[in-house]
Formats: sequence, C-alpha cells, structure tokens
Amino acid sequence: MPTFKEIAPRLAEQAIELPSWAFGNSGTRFKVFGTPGTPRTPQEKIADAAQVNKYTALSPSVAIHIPWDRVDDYSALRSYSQDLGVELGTVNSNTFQDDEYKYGSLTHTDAAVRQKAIDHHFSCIDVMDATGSRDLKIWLADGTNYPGQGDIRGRQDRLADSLAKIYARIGDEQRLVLEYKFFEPAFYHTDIPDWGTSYAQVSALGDRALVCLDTGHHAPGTNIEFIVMQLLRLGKLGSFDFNSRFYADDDLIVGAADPFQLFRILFEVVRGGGYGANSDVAFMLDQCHNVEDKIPGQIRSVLNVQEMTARALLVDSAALSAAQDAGDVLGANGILMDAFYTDVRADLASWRVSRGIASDPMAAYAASGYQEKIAEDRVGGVQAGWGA
Ligand code: LRH
Ligand code: MN
Ligand code: MN
Repeated sequence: MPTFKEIAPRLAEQAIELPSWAFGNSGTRFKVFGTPGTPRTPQEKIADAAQVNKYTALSPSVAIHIPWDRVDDYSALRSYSQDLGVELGTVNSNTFQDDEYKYGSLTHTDAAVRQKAIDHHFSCIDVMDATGSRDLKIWLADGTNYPGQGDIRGRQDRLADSLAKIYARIGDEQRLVLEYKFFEPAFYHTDIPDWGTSYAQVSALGDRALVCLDTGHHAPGTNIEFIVMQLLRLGKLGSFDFNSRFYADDDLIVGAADPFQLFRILFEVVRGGGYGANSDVAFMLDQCHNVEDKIPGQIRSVLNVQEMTARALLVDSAALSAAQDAGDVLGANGILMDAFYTDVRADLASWRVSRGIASDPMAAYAASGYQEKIAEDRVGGVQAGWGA
C-alpha cells in the first residue's frame, strides 16, 4: 500500500463546492426548526461558506440556486465572494415552485409554460456570465403521480426539445449538467428518474452536456459506484451532489450513513480519472442541516469527503489488478479493505498543520466565536430556499 506521505500531494488537488442552501434553515414537511445565526441574505450564506473554507481549505466555491439567491447585481456578488476568498460556482435552476409548474416545467404540454421554464434557464445563463460560473445544473421536479396522468413518451420528447433550446444558449466555456432522481415530488414517474435517462438526454445535446449524480437519488441497494464507473467510462460524469441517506432523499451529511459506500464511490472516481487537477468532474455537496448547526455540519461534510478520498488514494492499485487478474477473490477484496480500514485522521491533522491551517477544523471553528457572533447579530434567518 502507498504511504500517506506518497498520496499527500494529491490531497491538495481537492475542491468541494458548498451549496448556499445548506446554510439556510430547512426541515421536513412536519417542521422547520430555526437555528440561531441563520443567514438572512445570499451574502450572509456566502460569508458562512467562506468560514468552511477558512478552516478546511477544501471548499473554494459556493453553488447558488436561482431565485433563492436572487440579487440585483451578480457581478457585485462575485466580487463580494472573492473578497471572502471564495468563488461563485454552479448555478442551479429552479422550476419547481411556481404555480404554473404544477403539471411540469420543461415537459409541460402547454408551450407557454415550457417557454417560461426555458426563459428561466436563459436568465440563469445570464447569471453565470456575470458570476463566471462554469456549470448550469438542472434538476426537474417534473413527473406524474398516477398511471395515465401523463403521456410519458410525449413528456420525454418535449424535454429533449426544451433542453436543446437551453443548451444552444450555453457559452463555449460553460456546461449543462442534468441531475436525475427516481422519485419525489412526483411518485409514480419522474421524467429524469435515472442515469440512463439523463445520459440519453445529454448525449443528444453535445459534449458540454453531462450527467450530475446526486448520491441520495437512488433506490436503496443501488450500486452507485457502478454508475460512477460507467459515466466516467463514457466521459459523461459532470458532477456530484454528495449527501447521505438512510431512507429517501435525506440530504444528510455525506459519509454519515454509509462511509464504506462513500469510499467505494471515491475509489471508482480515482480509478476512472475523475479526481484531481486533470479532471473536470465537479465535487459538490447538496445537503440540508435540519437539527445541527449548519457551518459545523458543512465542515464535517468536507472532512468526511477528504478522509474517504485519502483512503481511496491509498488503495494499492497494482497489487489489486494483479490479484484480480489472478482470480484471487479474497486477496483482491483484502487489498481494497486494507485501504478502507486505514485510519488517516492523524495524518490528515498533521497535513493540515503543514498547510497552515488548524489540525482540527471542527474545534478551531468552535473556538473562533463566529457562531456566537452570528447568533447575536442576525435575527430572522431564512429557510433554505423558500424564504430567500
Ligand atoms: C433535488 C435536489 C436538486 C435541487 C436540490 C435543492 O432533490 O437534489 O439538486 O436543486 O435538491
Ligand atoms: Mn441534488
Ligand atoms: Mn435531492
């Protein structure tokens, strides 16, 4: 197995984008609990995200959601972020809150509603031009609840047509990433339920259209690392929305529910060339912190990704290939498990110190007084998204 020292330089290549909405209050349909100090504006969300980067040096950019992060001047928001040491990243569109979208957005039978949804994406591209963002991320709530409610074939055809119009507007340096999700808010069928549908749709568009894989958007038991492998093999893995799930789209802290699954995913990312400076695969979080403090929740999340990345980098790939080729089933499995079971926490703590940050980012943030200060200064924080 390589030593930690040997893989350490590769850790510097890691960047994990934070979602602005993770800093807002969120909850379930039963209750949204407020957290003292919750941001009231997009600027305050970005300021909180900058704290995560300050203590981890892992999260140099923040994804925004439009219109949740609506401001008058996006160039000014960009400068504001840069002053805090972070860039504005992926722009997420939102066609799931307006009454017109009750029966669909890009798939709607009414051309006027489809055009409204397409126009929203055009304004997201305008935002990207001002913020310098590379990726437009599209997730649709479109789907039906009852068999027969919609013409599932017609909806797919209209989706293809709408996406082509949006893709035609994307700049040469920009990309469209299409997210899939197998259920919710629609429960009978979803118009982009799986990676295959997303892959088919983006393949029809062109090279700068790719798939976004949200780890919480699969049925229980799905082999997500297989999907990662396949999309990398096909050159169509654009980005990750990382989070973890016990039951549904729980949006819990990545690596919390199943650290071994996160390791397996990251191993395939490394194996498939999806990690590091030479890769275009974007690592993002897509999480909500319903009961825990948001900033420490995000710090814990990026540290979990870093820890499993380090373990994935530790896999002795030459020995693994040799064992696989020799049909050494248990030997091959043992090589993978050796890396997974390696505790890298002390090495990562020293590595942080060598890079000029605190060995324990959670403790350093807790001791900084920032949480107490925002709790005192900010009154009336907003709900993730809807209150923005
Ligand atoms: C949908 C989703 C998508 C949205 C985000 C708020 O469940 O994962 O990425 O933009 O949640
Ligand atoms: Mn997502
Ligand atoms: Mn989701």
